[in-house]
Amino acid sequence: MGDIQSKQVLRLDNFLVNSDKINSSDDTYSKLMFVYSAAIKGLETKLEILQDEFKFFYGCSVIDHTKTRIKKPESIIKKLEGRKQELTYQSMVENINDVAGVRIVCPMKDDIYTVVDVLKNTPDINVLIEKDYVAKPKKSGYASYHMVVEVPVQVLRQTIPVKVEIQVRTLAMDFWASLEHDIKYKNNNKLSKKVSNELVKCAKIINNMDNQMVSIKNVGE
Ligand code: 0O2
Repeated sequence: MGDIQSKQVLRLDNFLVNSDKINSSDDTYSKLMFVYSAAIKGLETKLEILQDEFKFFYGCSVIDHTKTRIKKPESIIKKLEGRKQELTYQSMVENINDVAGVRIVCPMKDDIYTVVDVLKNTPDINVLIEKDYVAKPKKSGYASYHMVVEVPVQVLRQTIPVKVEIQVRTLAMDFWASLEHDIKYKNNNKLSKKVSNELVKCAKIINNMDNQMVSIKNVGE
């Protein structure tokens, strides 16, 4: 009983976080990454159960696969530097929403909204930010549904809400985003007008195809 009463709910920015400079070889960094990894594991388990639930009760899949990642320290620093924000743990926890990232890849476009709806109605997932780049793709052609959520992580007898960025997209959108990311990476993020226009065209073709696949599926049902 004593244990239960002593449980506290703390914010991650009060836990292990200080105004020290980020240093990926120090103890604070490892401990923080442990907490972010735990948040990802918790979400992965929920998503596995969701996959099983749809197979068991409806005989279909709304998730093809998931991918997770912890942002590399150099990418964290680069992002903070780019925004002229402090390179401290405090700043990282407050300003970088995608230290922990989960990507959910769905077979069909309408599955994206099913998954988003389930996540939004999961009691211990607190949605902080939503961006629907499926309904309104970015200028680059990028399409995906983004959410920044907070999930509780139990560590050292404390409950800590931890931010995770979730990207939900179709197989086709994922194919486009991966290729576009690789092309940008190989060209130091600078694409010629011609290549950018070609990529926008490809994104439109992919969007039409995703819409057609949903229509075909609905006729078939
Ligand atoms: P990486 O290497 O994937 O981690 P935020 O950066 O989230 O704090 P922002 O810029 O408003 O704030 O976020 P947004 O628009 O929701 O997009 C963030 C992430 O979406 C990116 O993370 C990419 O993963 C993905 N993304 C956004 N736009 C594009 C695009 O045009 N092409 C591709 N391929 N991916 C995109 P990072 O940190 O930039 O990169």
